[in-house]
Amino acid sequence: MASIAVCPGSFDPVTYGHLDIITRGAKVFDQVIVAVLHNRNKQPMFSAEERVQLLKEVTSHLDNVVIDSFNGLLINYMQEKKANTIIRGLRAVSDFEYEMQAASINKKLGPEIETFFMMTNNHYSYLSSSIVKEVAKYEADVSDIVPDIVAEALKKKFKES
Ligand code: COD
Repeated sequence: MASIAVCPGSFDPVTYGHLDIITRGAKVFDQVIVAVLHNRNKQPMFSAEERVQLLKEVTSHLDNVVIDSFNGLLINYMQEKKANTIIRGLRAVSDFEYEMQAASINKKLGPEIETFFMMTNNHYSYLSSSIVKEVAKYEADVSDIVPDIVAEALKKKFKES
């Protein structure tokens, strides 16, 4: 049976930190579905459609990765897709509390589903979408931390606002 994993997140916008986790996940599982979902603690800058489009462009070279979005509980999405593994990246200790809580509630709601954690690549351990937006807002160079197409989208977004 093919192994199908879901890599869920806000991806607002996708960074090289995300891309690293997606690329490494794609080497472990037969198929990785990157799912744009809503995080109740975050107010997104990019619409779900914009985030999906950016993700599609930056993962187009990865044959076993597909991009999707879902408005609802992650566990319901997993069951709909017949996926049994959630991929999450871990950066600093500060990620742990949230991840522990999310993995525990997901386990309670869907006992058959496992959460698979991957440690961040040291190059990207400091990187988050929030940091990228903060830096881009002041027109500093973000070319080392996001793909060019994302840097362009950020520039456009800040110009519009
Ligand atoms: N290095 C390694 N990993 C990274 C890096 C980096 N530099 N940056 C981000 N990541 C990882 C994150 O740890 C995460 O695993 C993934 O990339 C996505 O990150 P974000 O920040 O884009 O996504 P989150 O954390 O906002 O996603 C939260 C969800 C949207 C998945 C969550 O809120 C959710 O499941 N929502 C749906 C409703 C639900 O089911 N709720 C119950 C479970 S909480």
